[in-house]
Amino acid sequence: MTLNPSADVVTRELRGKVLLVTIDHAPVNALSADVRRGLLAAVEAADADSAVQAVLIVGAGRNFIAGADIREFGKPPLPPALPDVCNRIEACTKPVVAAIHGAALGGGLEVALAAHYRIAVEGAKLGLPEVQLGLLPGAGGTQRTPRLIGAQAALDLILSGRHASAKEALALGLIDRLGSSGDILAEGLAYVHELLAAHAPVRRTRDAVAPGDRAASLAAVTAARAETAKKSRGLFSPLKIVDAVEAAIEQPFDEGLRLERKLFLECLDSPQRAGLIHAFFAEREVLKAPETRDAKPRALNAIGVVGGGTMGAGIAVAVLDAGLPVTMIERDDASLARGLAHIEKVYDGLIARGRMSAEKKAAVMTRWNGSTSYDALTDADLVIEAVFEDLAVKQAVFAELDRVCKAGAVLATNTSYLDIDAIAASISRPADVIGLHFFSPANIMKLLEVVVPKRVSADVVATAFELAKKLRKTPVRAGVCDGFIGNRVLAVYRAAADAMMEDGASPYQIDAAVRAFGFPMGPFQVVDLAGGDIGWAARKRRAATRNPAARYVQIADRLCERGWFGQKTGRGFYLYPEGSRSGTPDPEVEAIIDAERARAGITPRSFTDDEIIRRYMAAMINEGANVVHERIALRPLDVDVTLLYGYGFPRYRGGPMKYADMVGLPKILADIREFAKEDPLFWKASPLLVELVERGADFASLNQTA
Ligand code: 3H9
Repeated sequence: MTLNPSADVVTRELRGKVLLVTIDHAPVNALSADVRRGLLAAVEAADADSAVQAVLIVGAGRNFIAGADIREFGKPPLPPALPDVCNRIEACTKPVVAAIHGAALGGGLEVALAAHYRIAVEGAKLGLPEVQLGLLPGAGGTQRTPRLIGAQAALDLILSGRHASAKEALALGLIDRLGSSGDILAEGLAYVHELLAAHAPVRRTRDAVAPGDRAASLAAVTAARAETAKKSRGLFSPLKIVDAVEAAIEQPFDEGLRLERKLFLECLDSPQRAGLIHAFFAEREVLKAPETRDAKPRALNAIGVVGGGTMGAGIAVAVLDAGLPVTMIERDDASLARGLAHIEKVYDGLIARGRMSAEKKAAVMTRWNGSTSYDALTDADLVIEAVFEDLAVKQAVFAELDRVCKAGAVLATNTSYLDIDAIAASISRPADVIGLHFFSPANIMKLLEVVVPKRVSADVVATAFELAKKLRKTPVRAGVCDGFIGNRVLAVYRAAADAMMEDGASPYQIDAAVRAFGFPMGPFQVVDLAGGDIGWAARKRRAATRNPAARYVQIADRLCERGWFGQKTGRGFYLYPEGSRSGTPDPEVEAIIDAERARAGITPRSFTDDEIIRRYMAAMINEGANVVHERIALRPLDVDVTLLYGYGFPRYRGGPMKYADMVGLPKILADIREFAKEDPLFWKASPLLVELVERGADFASLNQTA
């Protein structure tokens, strides 16, 4: 008998003595206002109905409940509040059982913790990932979890945001029962009947006595506070989490809940929450390029990689790690052996750190094949070219691919700035040619720019997105231009940093300011890590086409002329004594910078850290706007994801375009116009930025239009 056929997202059905409450709110049963209302009504109904002896809560579809509805955050709150719903579930006078399959995350787990008994089946993921969204569990999670599993385990779960399996959840004491079959409804009903038969009482987590003694719990809090202060650089919510868990030990339940609510609301109001939730949705939106909606991917069973250098080998490892076979092509046996050695070095490193067994490596390597003949690629579904960055060299590779590859094979280039249209035009099948720009180290970095040339067919683009999914990369669709999205924007903010250095800021001050903003490294540390010679070669290549009127800072060239290429040569912008990886400032570099300033006729001035960031960010945002304006990026959020995943932009700031919206576009434009007084050529406001400011709009308004 269905009791409320009209309510759609939460249904109630009396199964004998059990009120079965099903949350059916696709895609992930998030706790929207309707769901919260439905849950509340269900508990009220259960208490009021003498025919009901117990309540079973389940989720329809693939999950129990994925958590609060993240889309509601930042909007006016809608009643009932989730903590009230959880408290009402817990107060129910009849036993309430949560039966968990799929995700029980955040508010979803909090609903389960408010129930009196919990069962989960294999494949369930239980966790409190709020910290990843700049939040803390705000519906009793910080109070109920420590009471159930102890402070130490609760802190670990909440501060990491990780997901626990059903088996681990059982071991922790987060659930009471592990179902033996995958049929969550049958398992849940059987468990409720068993509880009823045993006259199991209502058992409220708020009354649970935490395992372990109080002193040990407080020691765990103290240790977590010290560790968190050290590790969670710049993040707001982790220390609040520690405070809330401490209250769970030291204060009565209701007091603890009150503190949790207060801290949750502080987190909710923080710009970090806005940045992190933007990042959450943006990384899902980038998957929705037009071609992924309109076309079906081609087969991806066998992959070829041309080139066994650092990049080619990294790509090969990424493909092997995805469980796919790789055929690597090199020009001669020695180069092929080097390519193989590069790959083995990665796996041997894992073995040395105990993260892979020799048997596993051997199994992976059976999928690797090498050849010096392109003919080995006749069966490949997709080939990625990763040879030297030179158009003629790449075109020669593509001529070979055109000759040997089967019809329908996708032919991809890993170029980071060359004209892919020109590569495509040089062969007989331009519709099969696409750019796949991996970032180094390619087996680790998450970003994959999918560069879409003019003549490529939609299913090839869809195939590139499918490959990204298999490789667990985050794909961003980019158009063809020098540097695509990421490196094009990078070139501009690097130039802004160079100009500040020549005008008077030291590279060490700039790096420190950029780190304090939240990047893991400053721009000059990045140069030293990547190798100064790489940028130097690119600058030399571009010298002929550079606008002679544009400012060109030569300091990096002076260092390269001395062979100071960064970490690998022991010095660059920093000194790296005896192979050290963290550099120390170098007075000789400062002297070179002084000499360059004098040569350029510049009287150095001082910069505040705030001005450094304003200039650095204005340059990044302005070029990001240009990239969107020229349709190189589909939307501002594509620029955000590129910088987040490829360039170390702090996730809690959401990406440069989100950051610009939060600062306010009029302020960014005013900065650019101010800076333009010194260098109008460099600081040319993007037409898109100007237009948005005139319309009173922001970048977010363009994020819906892919
Ligand atoms: C919280 O609970 C706070 C409380 O403590 C306190 C409150 C007072 N809301 O990832 P997918 C959408 S904070 C709204 O591709 P999968 C997602 O955007 C929350 N929407 O699927 C996507 O939409 P679209 C704590 C959500 O199978 C679609 O669902 N919980 C939410 O790969 C499919 O998502 C979390 O942080 C949401 N909560 O992975 C869990 N979640 O189709 C966040 C997802 O339009 N969610 N969507 O692009 C996840 O980790 C994954 O989505 C999950 C499924 C593992 C559940």
